[in-house]
Amino acid sequence: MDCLLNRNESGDVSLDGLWDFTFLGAVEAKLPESLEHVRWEKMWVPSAFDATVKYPGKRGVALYRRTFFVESGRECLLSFGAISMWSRVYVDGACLIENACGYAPVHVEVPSCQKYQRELLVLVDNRFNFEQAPMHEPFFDFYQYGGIIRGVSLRILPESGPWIRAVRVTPGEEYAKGLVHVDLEIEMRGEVDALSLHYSCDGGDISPVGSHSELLARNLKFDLIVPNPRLWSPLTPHLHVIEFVLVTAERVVSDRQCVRFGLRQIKAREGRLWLNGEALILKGYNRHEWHPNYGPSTPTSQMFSDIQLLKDMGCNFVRGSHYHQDQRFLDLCDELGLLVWEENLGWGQREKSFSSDKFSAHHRQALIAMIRESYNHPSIICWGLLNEAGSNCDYCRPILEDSFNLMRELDPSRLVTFASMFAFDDINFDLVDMISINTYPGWYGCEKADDPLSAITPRLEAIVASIDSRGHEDKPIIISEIGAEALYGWRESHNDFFTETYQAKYLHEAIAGVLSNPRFSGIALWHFSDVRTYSGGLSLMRPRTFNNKGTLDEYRRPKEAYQVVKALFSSDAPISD
Ligand code: ADA
Repeated sequence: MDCLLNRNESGDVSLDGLWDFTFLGAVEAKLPESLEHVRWEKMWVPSAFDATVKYPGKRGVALYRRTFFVESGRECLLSFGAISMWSRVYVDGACLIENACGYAPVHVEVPSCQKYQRELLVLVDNRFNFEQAPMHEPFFDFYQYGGIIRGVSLRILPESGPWIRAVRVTPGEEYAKGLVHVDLEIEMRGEVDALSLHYSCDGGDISPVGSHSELLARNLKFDLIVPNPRLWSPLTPHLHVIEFVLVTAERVVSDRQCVRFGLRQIKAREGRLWLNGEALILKGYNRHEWHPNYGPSTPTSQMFSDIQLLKDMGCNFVRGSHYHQDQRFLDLCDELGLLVWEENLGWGQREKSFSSDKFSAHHRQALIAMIRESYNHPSIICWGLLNEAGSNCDYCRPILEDSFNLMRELDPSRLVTFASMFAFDDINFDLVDMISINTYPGWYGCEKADDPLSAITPRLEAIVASIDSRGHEDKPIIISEIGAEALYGWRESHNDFFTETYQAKYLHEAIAGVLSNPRFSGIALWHFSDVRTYSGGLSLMRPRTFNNKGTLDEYRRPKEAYQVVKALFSSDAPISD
């Protein structure tokens, strides 16, 4: 059943809309002594307050407020898609959570009380401060905003009895026959007699599963066979839905949860990628979640339109650079058939970060949050982290080792990787399932080159030769970033750097070089559309303060390269120069 799982249909209440808001500015990140004299205005949630016309580029502390309603005595869960950058969430004056990764989902358990109307406050700080929010650095090549940047929802928990905290569905080896492994987390409350669990696949028959004693163990793992299994792939993105129902001895439904997933398998072996047993070549883009009108809080219709554009260009793959993806985007990729690399927030960190215990703890927490949140999306084929970290140095190895161990423990079914900028001297390729290289021949370091485009193919060949000579012939290799800047509309007879024509020729060379080399399993171009980046002095490196390497500009107007990419990605014919 190709059913849409509208997030609003899950029974959760959306808290999106107009909230009370005040920008407190350059003050200590704590609640004001009293809220009596606060001058409240309104702010739309979700949005980045510093992307709105009133506060463009402003950094400091801000406070959000709204009420929500819960029947007295009922516990609830508040879920924020993301709050950027540092935040604290208070309900009725009590601080329930602090978070410091501005792209990670934040889930807050709210204890019950006798009041019906509850007060929710969210304190936000979007200033760079390594002590407070060590995962955010001002040198990242994308603008980092502040505010409640993704949607907020409320799940009111059942009045009494157990409830289902999480369901994870993993396609098994026999996925084509419908075999899935289910991992269900149950929260017990009160005395529970004769609890039972029932499920129904795609609206079909209801069957019992799990014994009472197994259910009481809180973490229940079992296998199911999906009737009428249909495989998920980019060309046939079939989805299945299982509904789980917890029933108590009195035959009362204690809780029910639906999970949507796809039957597919991703593997890396013999130096190649395999999807559902067939060799896979990734063709796609890196994409930032960004639009000039909305900053990082893009509407779903924009996400849909971006996926249409990607598919129009013949892409089957998108790398969600460089942070947790919005669940709406992942839902669309599931439904429309686009393979995804999702990665933890990270960009170019070096020893300072990796020698900080606080950084490691936050990085780990954000990694766990990403995998838990996105686990059931069939579109995701690999997890990534720490883009362009100092992975040619010893100091980077412990965090990579720990993270990959953790990722494999949390999800043994997907590939793990990181985008390396050290193709020739990275010392951590042994840790990954897929080797991913960011490289910019014909762009960076070309100051003295007469014919910069001629550097691309030899660099790609040298990368493969170097990796294989170090004993990694069994691992697939992809180019995870390659690209050149082009200023939209800038065409002139010299066809030099920054012209659309140079970029179009560049991408032709890069795609041809990768897709004609059987040792590569794919390419993700840098990048889909232009995005705002550094402010202050660092922006001198970036015309318009934008990273202009988009094949489309920030308003999704295609540059000359669009048709070039489309022709190459859409062609089934072997590519030659
Ligand atoms: C890096 C980085 C990207 C972007 C790119 C560029 O490889 O991963 O985020 O900054 O370079 O445009 O230079």
